Amino acid sequence: MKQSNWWKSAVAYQIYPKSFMDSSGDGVGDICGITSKLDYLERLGIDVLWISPIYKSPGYDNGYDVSDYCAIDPVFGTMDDFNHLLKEAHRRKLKVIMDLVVNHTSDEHPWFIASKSSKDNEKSDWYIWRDKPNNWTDFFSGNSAWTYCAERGQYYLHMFSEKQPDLNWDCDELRQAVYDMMRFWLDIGVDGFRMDVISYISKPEDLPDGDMGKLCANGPHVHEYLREMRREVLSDFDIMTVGEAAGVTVDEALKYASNDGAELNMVFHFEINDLDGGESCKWVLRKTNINKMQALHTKWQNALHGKAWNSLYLSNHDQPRAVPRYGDEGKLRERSAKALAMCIYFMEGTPFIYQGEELGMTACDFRSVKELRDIESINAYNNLIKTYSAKESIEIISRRGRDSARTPMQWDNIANAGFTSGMPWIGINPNYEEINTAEQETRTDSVLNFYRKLIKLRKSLDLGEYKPIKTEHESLFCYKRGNVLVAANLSAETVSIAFEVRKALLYNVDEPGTHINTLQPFEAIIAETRTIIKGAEAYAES
Ligand code: ISL
Repeated sequence: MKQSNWWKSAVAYQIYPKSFMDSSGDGVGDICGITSKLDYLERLGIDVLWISPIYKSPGYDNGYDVSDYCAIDPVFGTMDDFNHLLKEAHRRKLKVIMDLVVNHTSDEHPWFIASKSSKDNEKSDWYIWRDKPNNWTDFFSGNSAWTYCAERGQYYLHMFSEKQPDLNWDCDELRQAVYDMMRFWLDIGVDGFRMDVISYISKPEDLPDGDMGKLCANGPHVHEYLREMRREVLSDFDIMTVGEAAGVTVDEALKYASNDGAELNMVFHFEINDLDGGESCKWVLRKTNINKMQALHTKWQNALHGKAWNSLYLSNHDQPRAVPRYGDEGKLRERSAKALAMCIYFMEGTPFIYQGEELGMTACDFRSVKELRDIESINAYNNLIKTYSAKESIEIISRRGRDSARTPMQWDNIANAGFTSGMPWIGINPNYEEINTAEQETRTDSVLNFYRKLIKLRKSLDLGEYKPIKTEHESLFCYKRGNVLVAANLSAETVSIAFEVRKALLYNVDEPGTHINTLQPFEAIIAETRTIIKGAEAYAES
């Protein structure tokens, strides 16, 4: 089918369904809850919803452990609910992309139940079995990535938890079964997939000892398999695909997301996340250096321009929220939330907004391990308390762990933030009384109304090539897109930077005059400029 590349001009929004909107009162967000908020999403101006997994799952990793790829988990509703959501979304010209979790399944998936039953059943080769484990440790516990199965008398590999056995992509029938399942959803009418850890699906031959993440990222056959997937399924549909791609470098991204359309449309890379975290030092509190962050963006913008397509994101359900991570959680919370969006979403690529980001939601300060829900965070806590006090450990988890970004959407200042009439599955951030959509609807200067403006502006502009502006101030994020300048001060100090404003397009403090000499803390401006940055001592056009 002819590919129209509609996703190049789209803005996407990620829904973490457990925490978006609960319609049934059981404390867990659901499909009908999403449908009830479609008008809100339409007004935000987005084009695509990416919905994190809603398939049948025992829920050990909140749906990233699928036990039936072609069924909806009852906690989220029914297939009828899903079809209704799709119809209502499409009626509003909103596309819907699903999460495709095919590096692994749940250990309760019938494929695994069959595979583990013996060494010679017809699915025996669908997972990765060995008589003797290698030295790999899994991402979630730090213990062996192999679990012994007495029934089969062998060990199976799990890069994530032992409840998530890895599929064997070298098995032809397995790949065909995955393609059939993808076709099932595309025939129903979904508009594409976000592919979970797709960069890990091809494991190195003979599984040598070493660093599992490094060894499995961009494995020997990953491009061959994705090309096959394109030929077998994707090429029949005019859809959007984005691969979650830990360990992907720009050189690799040029293959995954090449403009030749042979594999995926774009990837989520991890290099920005790794600046203050990464697999090896995730539980350390560090601040991201803004210059380094922009330098990485520049590397990706330049390398992919004209050759491949980029995705742009500030946060997601696995990462700390953007405001506490890069901005200001105090009195400049709103201003910093706006500045961050201005920096990131005007580069080249498809923006992905994570639910709640459009309100400037913050981290949640959990008080005890009992409040945690995430398998990774609970394991990490149990390790951290060997070194730190309980108070310090929970503080680290609140800042770095995944639960903090998974607290429910804050719709209102009524009980449970208007998210549920029941008992929420995870605590609501107590700041919902101040930060919520209902309040932000009433103010023209709210983050929510700013996001609406920003999305509209972004779509109205025909932006030129990205050109970084070199600065010496470590917290300035500056670039041009043709004659449009984006200049942001991502720090709590006033910094001097001088430029001429020909036409101000978007700003988060006061309407700028014709000449700028300083940017206040977290001030950002998007403006047409004829000449660039004059008279600033520390800055020169690159
Ligand atoms: O959150 C992380 C651990 O600190 C990431 O490394 C994460 O595991 C990685 O981004 C892969 O994420 C995806 O697959 C996981 C799932 O838990 C995540 O929610 C999902 O986004 C396993 O399916």
